[in-house]
Amino acid sequence: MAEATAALTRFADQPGVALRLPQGDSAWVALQGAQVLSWVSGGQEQLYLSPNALADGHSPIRGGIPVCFPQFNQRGPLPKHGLVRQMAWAVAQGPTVEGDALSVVLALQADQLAATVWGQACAVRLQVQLSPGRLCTTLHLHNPGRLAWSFTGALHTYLAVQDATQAELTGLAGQAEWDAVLDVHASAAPSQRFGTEFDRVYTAPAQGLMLQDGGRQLAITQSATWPQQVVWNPGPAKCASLADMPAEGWRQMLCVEAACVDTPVVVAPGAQWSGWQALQRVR
Ligand code: TA6
Repeated sequence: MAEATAALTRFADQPGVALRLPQGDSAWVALQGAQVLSWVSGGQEQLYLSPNALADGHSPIRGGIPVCFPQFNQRGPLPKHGLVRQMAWAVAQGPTVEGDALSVVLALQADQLAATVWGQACAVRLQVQLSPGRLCTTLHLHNPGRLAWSFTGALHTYLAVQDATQAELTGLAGQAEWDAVLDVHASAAPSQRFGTEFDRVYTAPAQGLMLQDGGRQLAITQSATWPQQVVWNPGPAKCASLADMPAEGWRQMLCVEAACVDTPVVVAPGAQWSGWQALQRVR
């Protein structure tokens, strides 16, 4: 029987790690940002990566699963979505085979973040675990310093969709919703549909979400340690203003993010925190 493989390769001229299962599913993780840029399952790419994404080794990469940490969006003094998506991570562990799963861990050392404008001692690890039909990313944090610090953040997953105007997201019914475009608070509708700029923050439901996209169904779950979910699609007008997106790119993507937006998480000296998001192909 073929074996699970992992190799250091390049993609869009970026160094990274390729994971491949004997059954055919694969994933690709860039060292920049520990950003998963590809997840192929059932012979189909499941993540959106903009064809205009910058690949200069330091600008944010538009697509895949950016890790936003230690700040979500512009909710603080740091660059938008924090620092780590633009940093060079290293492979810390693996690839490791466990049952039918193949995983790799990428890391930033505590002194790397201490040397940034944030200035806090924080060791960061991202585990990417690939199993048949499933991709799970887990962010692990450790505070080895003497001072507590706090963070907001997200696993800012760009899902590939055939046509965003036909896609439907369910599972959020009745959850607290903040529409960041209109700055309106409401209770979420049973299903979310897309076509204009959509940027909303939800209280995460315990049972997770389901994305229906043509004949494909994707279950999206996350750990309770991420208290919120962000759903984002720029729509045509906003998309046209994004230099690293093609004009029609908004039709092919939908971000569903495991997030902590409103209340920063405090990590005490010596303490750890971890949070995951899992994507499971149902059909
Ligand atoms: O998570 C949604 C969001 O915060 C939107 O407001 C939008 O700006 C998006 O992230 C993308 O941010 P970026 O900095 O990657 O262009």
